[in-house]
Amino acid sequence: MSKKKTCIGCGIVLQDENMSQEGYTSNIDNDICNRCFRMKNYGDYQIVTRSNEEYINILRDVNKTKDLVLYIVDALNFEKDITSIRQYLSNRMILVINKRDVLPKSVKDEKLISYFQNLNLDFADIIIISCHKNYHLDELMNMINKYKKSKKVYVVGNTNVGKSSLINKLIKNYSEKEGELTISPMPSTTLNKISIKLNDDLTIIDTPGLVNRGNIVNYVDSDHVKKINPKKEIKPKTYQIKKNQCLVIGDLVRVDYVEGDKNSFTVFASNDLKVKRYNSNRCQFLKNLSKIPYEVAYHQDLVIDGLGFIKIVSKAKLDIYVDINVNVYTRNSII
Ligand SMILES: Nc1nc2c(ncn2[C@@H]2O[C@H](COP(=O)(O)OP(=O)(O)OP(=O)(O)O)[C@@H](O)[C@H]2O)c(=O)[nH]1
Ligand SMILES: [Mg+2]
Repeated sequence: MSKKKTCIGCGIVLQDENMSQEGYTSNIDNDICNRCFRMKNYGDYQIVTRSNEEYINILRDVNKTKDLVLYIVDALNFEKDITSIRQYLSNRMILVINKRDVLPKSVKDEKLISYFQNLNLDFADIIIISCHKNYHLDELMNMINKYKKSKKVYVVGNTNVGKSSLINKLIKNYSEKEGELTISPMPSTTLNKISIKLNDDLTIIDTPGLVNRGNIVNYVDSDHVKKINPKKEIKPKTYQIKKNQCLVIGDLVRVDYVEGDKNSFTVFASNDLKVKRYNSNRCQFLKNLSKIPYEVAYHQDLVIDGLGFIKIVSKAKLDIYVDINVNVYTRNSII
């Protein structure tokens, strides 16, 4: 039986029978599905929901190989527990921290790298890159050649971290071809494994992203998703803040300062999200959302998964108002 034809953008099997099903194309001779065509040409995004089971099966297959894995994370929004990928994969891995360009230049690479090194992660190496700025891609390529054990290298990570963007850049920079993988600010753009032969010695394999259910992008509309995804360097916003004041970020999150001395909060989130300070007692914004009490220690970040983080200088008791499904947690400050 001949192998079914798949979309060059997202990897889904192409079909010309049912418009409402994945993989639809009006002409089966096309190389691309309608969904990818619309995303690429009109920026018209269709949200697809994916179960992590399918993704985990892909990881299990990768685990059966000895191939090198690039584990991609987003510099602004890396996951709480980076080691959790190890429950599925025992392959040799390089940790690739992408989207360096969105973090302010004042944040030094060495600081970020040492933050990850101190977590004692079991990675062969760690590198910070930016696909958009072509930053450290030659260095990454050298690392791939140094650590790969076979001709195949897998690219894995959560949705939206820039796996397909990275592969497109590698194709552009290191082969005669142009990258045709579909990229978008929406989660679950890539739907299946896609193999791309860069040269006789190296085939890179894109994978769908693991959906992080705690990420705020799952609970907002597409206009908000675009706003939340920073397009350029973040300008951190610092507020001197006293007890009984609050910060409202976009129309998505509210942070009330309930208990503590005079403090300083610095918001690291997309410049498109407005931040405002109010008196808590007189502010009614977002009070309809669920309230979660938090305590932060000296020099910690309060992370709002998918949105960014707030660096808090002194210890504080806070009330956070946000969609109940969004993961909020504290960590030692990365800045
Ligand atoms: N600022 C910035 N944005 C980036 C960078 N790399 C990727 N992006 C953006 O991140 C978003 C997601 O990129 P994709 O390449 O589709 O991410 P993915 O990991 O393949 O996502 P899935 O296929 O859904 O798992 C897009 O809006 C990209 O433009 C980068 O280096 N800097
Ligand atoms: Mg992708």
